[in-house]
Amino acid sequence: METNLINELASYVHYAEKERQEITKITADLYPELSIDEAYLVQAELIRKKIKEGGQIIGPKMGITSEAKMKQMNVDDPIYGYVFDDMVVEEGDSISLSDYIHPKVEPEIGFILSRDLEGPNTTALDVLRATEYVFPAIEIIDSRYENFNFTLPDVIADNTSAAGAVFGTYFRKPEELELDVVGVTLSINGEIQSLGAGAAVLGNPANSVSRLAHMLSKKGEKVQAGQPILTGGVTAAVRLSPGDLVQVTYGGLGEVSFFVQE
Ligand code: OOG
Ligand code: MG
Repeated sequence: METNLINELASYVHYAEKERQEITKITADLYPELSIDEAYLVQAELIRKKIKEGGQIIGPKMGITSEAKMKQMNVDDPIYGYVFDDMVVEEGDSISLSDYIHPKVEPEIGFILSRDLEGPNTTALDVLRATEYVFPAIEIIDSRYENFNFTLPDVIADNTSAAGAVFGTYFRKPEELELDVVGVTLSINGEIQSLGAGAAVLGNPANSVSRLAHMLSKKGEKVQAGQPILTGGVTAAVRLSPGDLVQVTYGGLGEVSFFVQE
């Protein structure tokens, strides 16, 4: 794939994100043959552009980590992208819908490592041993593509729809919980919209972090200590509307909430 094309596709998605302007997916007609490896090249170029404009990476995020989502997209592997500093929303704060295109929220379980993890043989046990804390989080996803309609390469190129993250402030050592049975409810204005358990994330969210280590190791990169890691949606994502109070509760892992303004 030529550098020019990588650059052009990264600019296409970057523009959509900056202007909050939805775009037709890349594989519709711009470049139908976009492969997964090429899509990560486009993502890397997009990340470079964001950093060049002053953006800072806060941490990695995993996506498509549930059996249901993987089946729906007909893939066996999850995907990853990056949360940036300007995407972080303080717990209890408000977001403005006009800052997004068509945002959705999903509850996630976060990890912070005390040491770097690397290599294709990293296990969930390695992850748990290297984990400083787990914490509750809400991810705001906002695909830049029309109607959230995309193929796997499209969404990889679009930094896996990353648009916002609310990191909870309730920290637990992983041995204090059974992460697979942590029950999660997502409520909007007091009504439960979706629910699930930690096991929805690749059997256990720790598996999501080891899969991230495997994927990054192919590029000679590691999962870094100290960065918050989002392990993937525990329940289906829910569309936001003005006036929403979004509250997520996590069994034994606190709760996180924020407001949505017009
Ligand atoms: C892709 C991002 C998926 C997750 O947790 O599964 C994701 C999307 O559904 O727009 O972040
Ligand atoms: Mg997510």
